[in-house]
Amino acid sequence: MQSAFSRIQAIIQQRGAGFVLLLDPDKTSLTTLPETIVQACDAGVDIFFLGGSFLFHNNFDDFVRTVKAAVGEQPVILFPGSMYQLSSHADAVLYLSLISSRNPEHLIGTQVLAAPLVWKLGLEAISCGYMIIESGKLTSAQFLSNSSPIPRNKPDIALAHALAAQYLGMQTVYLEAGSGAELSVPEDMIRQLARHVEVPIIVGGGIRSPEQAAAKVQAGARLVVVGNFFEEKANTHLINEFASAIHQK
Ligand code: 1GP
Repeated sequence: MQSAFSRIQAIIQQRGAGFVLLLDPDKTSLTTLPETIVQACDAGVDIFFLGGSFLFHNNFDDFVRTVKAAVGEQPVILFPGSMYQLSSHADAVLYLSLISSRNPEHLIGTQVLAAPLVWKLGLEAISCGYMIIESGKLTSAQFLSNSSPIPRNKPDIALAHALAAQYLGMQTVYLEAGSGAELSVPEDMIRQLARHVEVPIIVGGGIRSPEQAAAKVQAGARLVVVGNFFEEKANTHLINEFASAIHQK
């Protein structure tokens, strides 16, 4: 069986970039979830990321199982806000290290605590150098990680972090403006990374239109993540426009 990471690479190869729908367990009803997933798959979503800051409502395992049962061939990847968001029903976990922080807990501490669980669950781990980028107002990611974001007008700082991640052997880097961010990651920063970094660049946070999504891909993003915008039922009819904007091959 092909690894989830190879499937992601194949999607990038075939379509130029992948469209990732982020589903937050706290903001999704389990009853309507299968219908949402089927609609998203039909409209061109390539990959599902599952995770959020908290777990107030749903049982995480039930949530992941429901998603996995409803998807077609799309990889289901955990994007955990904490080590409580792990489940054997997913295809893989994005094994994040918050490289833009200098907080040992988020750089390696939580990863060490989570490692035996990931091993026991038999989950594929896709390593990811995660960077929080300044995006206007304070975001949950910034607040909860208690870390300073990379200034949005300093692409060189982001590049140095991304290169370090690549040299350390990480499989992906993630430029994160934060969920619901006022400003998305600047294209200049993505372009600077895309020129010099070989691993796939994931971009997310505050993307609210197909035009914005297309601009991220043109700048060099290989996975574009959208969450908040599609939590609004009235926006779901735009999923296929986002898909066409992102699939530039
Ligand atoms: C957040 O990058 C993701 O972790 C997606 O952000 O919810 O703003 O689309 P949005």
